Amino acid sequence: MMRPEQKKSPSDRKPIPVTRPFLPPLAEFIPYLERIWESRWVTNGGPQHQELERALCRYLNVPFISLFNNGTNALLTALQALDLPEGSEVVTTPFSFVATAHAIKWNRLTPVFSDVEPTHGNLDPATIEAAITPRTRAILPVHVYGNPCDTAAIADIAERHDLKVLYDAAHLFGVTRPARPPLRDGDLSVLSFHATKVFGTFEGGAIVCSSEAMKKRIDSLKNFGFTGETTVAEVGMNGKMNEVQAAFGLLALTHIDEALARRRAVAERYTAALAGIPGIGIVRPSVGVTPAWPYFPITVEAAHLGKSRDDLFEEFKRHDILPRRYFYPLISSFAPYRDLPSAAPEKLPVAARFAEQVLCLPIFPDITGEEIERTITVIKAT
Ligand code: T4K
Repeated sequence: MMRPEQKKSPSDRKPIPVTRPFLPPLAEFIPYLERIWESRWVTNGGPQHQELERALCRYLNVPFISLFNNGTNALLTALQALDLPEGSEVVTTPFSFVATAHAIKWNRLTPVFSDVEPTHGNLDPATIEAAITPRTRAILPVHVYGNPCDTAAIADIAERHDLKVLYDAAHLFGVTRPARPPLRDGDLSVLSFHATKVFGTFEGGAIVCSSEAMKKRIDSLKNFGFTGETTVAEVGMNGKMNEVQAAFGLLALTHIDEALARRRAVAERYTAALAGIPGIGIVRPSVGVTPAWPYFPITVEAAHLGKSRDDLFEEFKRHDILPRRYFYPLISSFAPYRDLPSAAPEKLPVAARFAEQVLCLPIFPDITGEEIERTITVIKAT
């Protein structure tokens, strides 16, 4: 039993981060490393890499996948692979991580921001349609927090206007729905395997595509554009995932169902405890979707809670709890984007409200019951 003088004071407590990478026991990783050491093959499409691509195709129920060293490089290459004429417009969301828009700029294309819908913060099909001009060639929506976009409506718009669709699916890992997997929608989808994601390889990412020819092209683009030992067909990057990352991915896959189950249990506890508190909204998954809960986003309405989101954020910090304001500020307000006509705040009212109200609470597979209850207590005590 703990003696009174051993009791932890609030200042001794370890801060609770918004997320923590899920690391299986180190001993389980050693055999994978031994195989790499024995083979002396450490990167460039080695055996672990090939095995992870096959394993992910099976797990995610997708036809082709190309691994990358991070999600941002995967996004850059995916846009390149769509062959959009330089300077053409890509309709996208201001409510995302900044990498989404950066990928457009890196490809010398013009992002055109359109507003999001109020339930999940995903691009609103009606605003996409209104943003289309004769220069529009593609749509780049994000499945924010792993809640699938209205992919049927977006496909319909794309077909009518002859546009390509690239989904930023950085948050989508582990999300399923009765209809076909959302990762099969659009021309291409991009995943992130960053350490903070549901499935992580420390850094990593992938492009999902539907044809062997497209996979071959993407694999060439992520390897400097090589198409043979002495031939370079186009300007590619170094986007290759190394063998240690891929091996970690294989190990993480053996634990993924348990990790997802724990996330769902944490989300259930938060939902039960926070539902009904005036001024606190929960960004819930759509009916029929099995969520992965990469984040646990709540919204704070100051008029009803008596405290703004930022007040609550500061209050959490005083209690050594570190939620994050994903996504604040809006991408459209950052220096490289704020002068675009589509970045005018009055054109993006729903996104602006989300960015001002959202707070992502700590959620990760090995969060303790005590950490969850401490988090809930801060909100209930306001
Ligand atoms: N598209 C979307 C929609 C995205 O959300 C992202 C990335 C991308 C594209 C690009 O994919 P990547 O190129 O990243 O694969 C993080 C991540 O860096 C980023 O991957 C993620 N989205 C974004 C939403 O969040 P930060 O700077 O807010 O995270 P960071 O590194 O401060 O980590 C958050 C907390 O996690 C830390 O306070 C503590 C904990 N943590 C973090 C790391 C890295 C750990 O406990 N251990 C760790 O190793 O950007």
